[in-house]
Amino acid sequence: MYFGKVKKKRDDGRVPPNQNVTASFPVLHYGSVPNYGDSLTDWDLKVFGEVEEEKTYSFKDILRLPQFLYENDIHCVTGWSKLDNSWEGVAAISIAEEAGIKDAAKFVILHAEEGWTTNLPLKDFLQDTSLLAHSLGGKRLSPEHGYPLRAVIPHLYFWKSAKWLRGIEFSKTDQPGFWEKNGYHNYGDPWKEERLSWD
Ligand SMILES: Nc1nc2c(c(=O)[nH]1)N[C@H]1C(S)=C(S)[C@@H](COP(=O)(O)O)O[C@H]1N2
Ligand SMILES: [Mo]
Repeated sequence: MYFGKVKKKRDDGRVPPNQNVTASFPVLHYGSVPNYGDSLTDWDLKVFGEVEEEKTYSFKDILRLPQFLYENDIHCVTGWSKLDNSWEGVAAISIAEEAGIKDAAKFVILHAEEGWTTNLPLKDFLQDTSLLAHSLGGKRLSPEHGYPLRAVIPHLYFWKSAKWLRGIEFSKTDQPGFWEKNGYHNYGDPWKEERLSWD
């Protein structure tokens, strides 16, 4: 007899506890899907806060940064995991290096369209698995999955992976984002099942 949550052992070491592998790619977000169109004249990415030099990138600027292919698994807090994703994009650390992070920066706030935000510690943003993706499986992201650019932070639950990314703020202080203020865990480690704030 178990009281509370059953913590399954990792069976194959690859899928976090109480996650089910799906072949589909569910769409989950709050609010509406922005329509930037092909020209992307209404889209840019601002890098600001505790940096030596604030920057504004156009989509073309993003494509001029070193491009990488990242293979990873993603884990949504609602219980699905999608394995073997191949994203193309730029390393989160490239953005940090270009802007020059000040010592005071300890957190990163990802700002999406319509004021949606999510927060994570700087060291998690700088991890070499963290990226900003424009393509998945060899194709540009679809509008509902974050076109033209989304964060992908695969070691945390997928809500930290902001779609329609518009700003990256390096901050002295932590600033809980949309879901973090609405009951989700502040950090969100899928291996520890940090789903809700009381987990
Ligand atoms: N801008 C924005 N990004 C977001 C969200 C959102 O509401 N707005 N939802 C998050 C949540 S809760 C999840 S599970 C994933 C879902 O990504 P997908 O729709 O590509 O599967 O996006 C994350 N990124
Ligand atoms: Mo989610």
